[in-house]
Amino acid sequence: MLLTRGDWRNKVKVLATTVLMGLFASITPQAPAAAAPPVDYYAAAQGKHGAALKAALHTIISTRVTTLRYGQIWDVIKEADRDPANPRNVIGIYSGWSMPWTDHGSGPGQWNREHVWAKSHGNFATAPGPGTDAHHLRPENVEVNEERGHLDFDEGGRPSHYAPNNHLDADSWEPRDEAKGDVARMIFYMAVRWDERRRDLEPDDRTTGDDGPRHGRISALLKWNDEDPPDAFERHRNDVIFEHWQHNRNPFIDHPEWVDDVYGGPRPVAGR
Ligand SMILES: [Ca+2]
Ligand SMILES: [Ca+2]
Ligand SMILES: [Ca+2]
Repeated sequence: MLLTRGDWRNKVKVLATTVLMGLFASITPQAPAAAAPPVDYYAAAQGKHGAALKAALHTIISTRVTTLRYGQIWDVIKEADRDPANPRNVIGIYSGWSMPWTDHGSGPGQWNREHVWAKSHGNFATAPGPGTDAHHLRPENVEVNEERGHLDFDEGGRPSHYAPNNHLDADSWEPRDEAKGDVARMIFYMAVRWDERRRDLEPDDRTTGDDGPRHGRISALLKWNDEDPPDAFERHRNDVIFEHWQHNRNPFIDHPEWVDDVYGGPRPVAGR
């Protein structure tokens, strides 16, 4: 069959468009992580409340998870906590400082890996498991990290020697306002994710330190979740960990209203 001049023109146009599109695709930088969970990620949690919601979320976020080694956390942080204004830096969770990624270690002025759910509250150390769960591991300056130590979270106290707008007293640490909700959602995530028979992490309403696998103070954490909702940085972090590292999500960043649904019922009585 003979092609008319018009047919040829159309063919050339289509060819040129295809080549240009291919060229464009090859020079377009890799798309950033998606800003939402896959549509069916929370299907099993739909319509559930309270303990049933907690159980469904536990199963969802404990399925097909990649367990990380502690040594991998430096690279997770490099990507998950990157300063949007300076891609060579990471941002300290409590201090808010932008710190060069390469300057990590245990020396003065360096940054290291802060366990937001303090390791001693359950004694899980840094073996693969809760101690290497990227969802609660954040970069922080060594001095700030030491000052927070293994304190519970609560409101009040004197200003931190190091971290602006953070406070502490003998039994608790109050993060700066911008980090309060992040801290709350990390603690609630850890409690839902880690339900081991002999080490069931759960929040309580005390600030008594290393009293088993418990972390306080739930009344402050519930308030902070309301006061400081997830922002773009926190959501991006959740996406990075889900897509590139652990392949599970912090459901309370996607659905902060679930915090109250699971943990906002009658307050636990102080003491056990
Ligand atoms: Ca206190
Ligand atoms: Ca925040
Ligand atoms: Ca638990």
